[in-house]
Amino acid sequence: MSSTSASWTSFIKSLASYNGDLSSLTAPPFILSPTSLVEYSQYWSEHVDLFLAPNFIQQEPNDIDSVELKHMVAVLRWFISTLKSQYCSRAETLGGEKKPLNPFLGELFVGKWTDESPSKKFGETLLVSEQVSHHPPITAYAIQNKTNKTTLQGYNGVRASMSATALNVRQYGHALLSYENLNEKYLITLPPLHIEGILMAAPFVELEQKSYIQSSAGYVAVIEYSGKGYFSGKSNSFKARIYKNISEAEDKTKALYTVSGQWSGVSSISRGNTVASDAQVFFDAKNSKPQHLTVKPIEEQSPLESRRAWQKVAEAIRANNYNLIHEEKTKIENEQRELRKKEAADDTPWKQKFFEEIDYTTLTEEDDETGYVKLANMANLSLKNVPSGTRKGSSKDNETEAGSHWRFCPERLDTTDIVF
Ligand code: 0T9
Repeated sequence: MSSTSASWTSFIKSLASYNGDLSSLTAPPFILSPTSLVEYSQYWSEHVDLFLAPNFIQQEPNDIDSVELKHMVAVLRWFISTLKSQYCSRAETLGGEKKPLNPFLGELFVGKWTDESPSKKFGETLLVSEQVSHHPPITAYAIQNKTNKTTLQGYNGVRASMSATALNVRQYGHALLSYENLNEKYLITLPPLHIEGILMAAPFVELEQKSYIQSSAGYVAVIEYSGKGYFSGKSNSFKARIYKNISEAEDKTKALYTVSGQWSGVSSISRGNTVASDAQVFFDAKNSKPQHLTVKPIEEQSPLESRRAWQKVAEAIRANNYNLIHEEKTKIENEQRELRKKEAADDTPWKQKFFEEIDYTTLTEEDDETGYVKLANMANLSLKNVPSGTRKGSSKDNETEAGSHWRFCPERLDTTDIVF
């Protein structure tokens, strides 16, 4: 225990002078996770039933709401259902937030969710996650269900800064959800977060500020996050309001629906601007078990696949063998360095397998089949490389002029040699 606390103390000291590149931090072994960050994309679809739910919603004769509004409510429920997996799963399975392995360029994580519906109406859902950049680290992913023509694609990177007690993290990137049969698309922004509990060597994530879900039908959900305050409040709290469009969102009394509660626990929904005490349960994270994807055995994986590439490092982490961790990591790093050198010498830069970089500030709404430009404009969000969810014209919007993002190339998945 004393050696643990000594290494933790020196780690905290290194955090204090921390320069922004999380991968450069040398953390004590007990805080290392044997899982690569490229795997985190799977958290988007551990409730496949909710992900596909909008496809099975029908307009009923006595409905007050439009079918598009019913879809928006269902998309919000799915989004809320992803948060516990995204932000609490390491704490649950590993006893606290851990530092993930820093993916190498081109690292892949693929898998699939089998259809567990009694009627077999879901079909198979595929995940492909790829490290599209190493400096800075960026992961792109697509989750595709062909049976129901439903695709989620997105990418993310983080930038972090250390305050007195917490690591503050801003997310860059976005997610785009498409229901082809419904002719609807949704833009999802990623909330800022911070890591608490660092001084106690028991780190955990808390979400903060806001994120948005913009529907192509106009409806927009604004989700506000809060945590356990010094005097009041519960951890992992949120309040989400759905409005007819982004200008109505200026006035909370115009909310069509309000959802409130804990994203890691129970939330409730009411019509209008406040949640009634007898409100209907919206989502109960504790009673809705995540469905994990299946990944083929390591022996059958390609050398670019995460669990195969990191196998020896992961074993060393599990064995708590610091020298071996270092040795095996160095092998991968040197190999990568050689590859980059060779690419530079041959003038053949690394080509991403399933994704391409695109400057959305140069595309018109019509030329952008992903829907990002149109949806970001509808939500009044910046198209530039600024923190996810940055409003147009806000101070953060002026941090850069660059507008390059990552988008999925579905035809490359159709013709891939990677086996799921
Ligand atoms: C995208 C998610 C992201 C990745 C992780 C900040 C963090 C890396 C990024 C944002 C996913 O969709 C959602 C969940 C958790 C985020 C991670 C939490 C975390 O602590 C790490 C960073 C890199 C660290 O590991 C810092 C060390 C730490 C354990 C404590 C000091």
